Amino acid sequence: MARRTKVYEGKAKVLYEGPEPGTLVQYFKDDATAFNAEKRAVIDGKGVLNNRLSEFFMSGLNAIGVPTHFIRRINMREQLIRAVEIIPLEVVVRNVAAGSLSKRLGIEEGTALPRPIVEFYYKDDALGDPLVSEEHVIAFGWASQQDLDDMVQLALRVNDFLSGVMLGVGIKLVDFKIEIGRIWENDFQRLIIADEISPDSCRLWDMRTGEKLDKDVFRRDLGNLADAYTEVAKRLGVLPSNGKVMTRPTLIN
Ligand code: AIR
Ligand code: ASP
Repeated sequence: MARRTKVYEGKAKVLYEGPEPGTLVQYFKDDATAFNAEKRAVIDGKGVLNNRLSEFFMSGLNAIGVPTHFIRRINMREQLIRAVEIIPLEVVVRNVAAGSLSKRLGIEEGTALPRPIVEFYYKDDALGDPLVSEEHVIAFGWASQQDLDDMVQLALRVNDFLSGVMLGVGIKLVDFKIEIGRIWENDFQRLIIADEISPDSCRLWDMRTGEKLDKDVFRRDLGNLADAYTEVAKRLGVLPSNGKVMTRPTLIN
């Protein structure tokens, strides 16, 4: 592979310098981590699936006017993205109680919430990404009030889009996490969706059986993660319905 400059390496992805200023190449690894990287594994094909699924969701959002960092997919594991300055918050939207919300407030998993709930978590592995309030966000200067309002609007538009797409293929969007970044156009700042949108960052439950089709399969040892993600990709038409994920170049015909 060409010697590229690595800009950043995270748990599931690597960012390289892009071909033009203001762009990056985002590479999806097969690594899975949970509980702040206490639990880890390499899952053959996960990076390929998440590259395709994130492309699918982000290009769908771009098409309906919700701005994202996605420019185009380059190959099985890489996509060209716009470089952004990441706001150090994880923005979570919840439609149904699960995970940390259920634990924190004692609400049974699967309980429908009266309306979508937007939460902010401060991105800091050492602290375990703590839940923070808008007051913390503004007082510590992680984002302005205007940014916060824009982030809530973006998150809710992503929720409407993703919920609808999932409903169409028999999957309930329980919750998801997005990251948001700033870009500058002339002197104006704009917020766009960044990072990834994939079953690593969502909770997806089969509407009929309740089967989990997301990273909880790995977190909770419920089965084969790549199989779950392949199911999501097939239903969305991202993979041929009886297709196998290719993790390396393969001759098809
Ligand atoms: N999430 C949060 N941090 C990392 C990720 N991927 C996602 C989870 C879940 C949602 O945010 O995958 O879809 C809420 O997570 P939790 O643990 O707060 O219940
Ligand atoms: N925070 C991610 C998760 O929810 C990854 C990790 O903790 O290592 O599993």
